[in-house]
Amino acid sequence: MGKYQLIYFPVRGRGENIRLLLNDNGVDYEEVNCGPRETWLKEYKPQMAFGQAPCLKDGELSLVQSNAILRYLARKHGLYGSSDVEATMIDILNDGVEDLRKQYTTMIYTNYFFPQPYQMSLEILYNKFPPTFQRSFVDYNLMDLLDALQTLSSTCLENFPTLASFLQVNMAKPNIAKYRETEPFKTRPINGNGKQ
Ligand code: 0HH
Repeated sequence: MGKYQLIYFPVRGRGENIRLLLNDNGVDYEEVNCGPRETWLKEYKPQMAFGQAPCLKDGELSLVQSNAILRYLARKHGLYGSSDVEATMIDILNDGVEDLRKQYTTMIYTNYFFPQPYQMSLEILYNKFPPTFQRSFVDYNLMDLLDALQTLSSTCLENFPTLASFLQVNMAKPNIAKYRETEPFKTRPINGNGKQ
């Protein structure tokens, strides 16, 4: 099997959850920077099914939509539970994370407000469906988002102890901790507009 290629901008944005999954599972990939703006508009944007990145190339396959990419990798690398019901629970949680991520990106790019109520519902979900959290692709999506929220407000997880400990445990995993020490990770901004 050839190496995956991850085509994205040099930001965490909607690519970092995919990078975390690949790094934690020791999956080799090549990072392709689709910026700056002129290069993006001329070379890359026209190739993308929805005119947006990230895109994961797996041989002849060109996959877009970050959550679909996460799910594809989850199916291939055993991170999607072990039954239809578990997979559905995982989907529910991932959709909850997506709802919160949309609030976060709206706030960062257009309108500042803090998305506290959604964190509450994630904690409820987390407590209700703990088995799905044993290990799935949602870990990387949630971890990345909680990290961004904590960067925004260092105390924001104080009232959500299970989410805080989830983040702590996952960030301490050896491959994740090692990846977070690399220069590309440390120098990559969270968002494309300098806000974080
Ligand atoms: N639903 C899609 C997904 O989940 C949304 C992807 C998306 O919003 O995959 N892609 C944006 C980049 S993420 C995109 O392709 C935001 C980070 C911005 C980083 C810098 C952008 C520089 C632009 C030249 N945006 C480009 C576009 O829509 O043309």
